[in-house]
Amino acid sequence: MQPGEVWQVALRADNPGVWMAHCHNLDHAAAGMVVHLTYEGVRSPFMVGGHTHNHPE
Ligand SMILES: [Cu+2]
Repeated sequence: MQPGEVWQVALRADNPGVWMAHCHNLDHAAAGMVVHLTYEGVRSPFMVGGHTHNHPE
C-alpha cells in the first residue's frame, strides 16, 4: 500500500473471537498498520487503560 491508499478486504469471518492483525514490520505496526477485529457478542475478559496498566501503543 502507498500512503493515503484505502483498500477493502473481504474475508470469511467464521472463527469468533477477538483478533488483532498487524504488519510484521513492527515499525509499521507501531505507526498504525494494525486492525482489531471483533465479532458481535464476543467480549474479552481483558481491560484497557486505568488501573490495569494495559495501554496500547
Ligand atoms: Cu507494513
